[in-house]
Amino acid sequence: MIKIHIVLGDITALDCDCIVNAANPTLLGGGGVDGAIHAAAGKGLLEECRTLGGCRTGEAKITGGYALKAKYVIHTVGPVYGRTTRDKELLADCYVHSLDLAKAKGIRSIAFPAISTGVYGYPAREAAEIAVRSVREWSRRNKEYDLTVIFCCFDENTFRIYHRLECGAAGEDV
Ligand code: AR6
Repeated sequence: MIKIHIVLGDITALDCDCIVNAANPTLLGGGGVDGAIHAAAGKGLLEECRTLGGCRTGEAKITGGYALKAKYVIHTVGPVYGRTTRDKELLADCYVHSLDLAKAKGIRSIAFPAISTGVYGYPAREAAEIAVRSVREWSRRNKEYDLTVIFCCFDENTFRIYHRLECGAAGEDV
């Protein structure tokens, strides 16, 4: 069973097993949440990322968390909004592949930023709908697996959007 939480704040400060990075295909760092995660994790993260050979849009790769509280970082690459007609599918893939990887590693708590909604330009509400739907569908296919999913919103607008999707601030079992 999955429990969903919505929080407002900086994902690098969260105390959970794993945080997800909205990376780019090089996996070698960037701005936004990617820059914040690399800055907080320290140089070891970049060194490990250099060994991964990049990551395709919609896929996910895992590293250690280094100086972060989180033991792992899952790096996924969201779609640049409007670049292909497969935006929705690729964004959903980011959530599904991250969750598959988390399960394979025995991770019990995972925090997602609002992937693609910054530099990559995805409209916040559409992206949130895809995020919530993807997590719920994954949860139905993985009923036996207990996992806490945190949607970490960096701004109040995004936080309100997730709330309106009725995920429940106090946690929702799905
Ligand atoms: N904690 C949680 N969320 C954050 C944080 C943080 N510390 N910082 C920003 N956000 P973005 P993208 C939110 O641009 O759109 C990078 O350069 C932010 O407000 O980080 O997937 C990569 O290297 C927004 O809601 O990622 C890629 O080149 C969300 O995280 C590119 O940006 C995603 O914004 C990826 O673009």
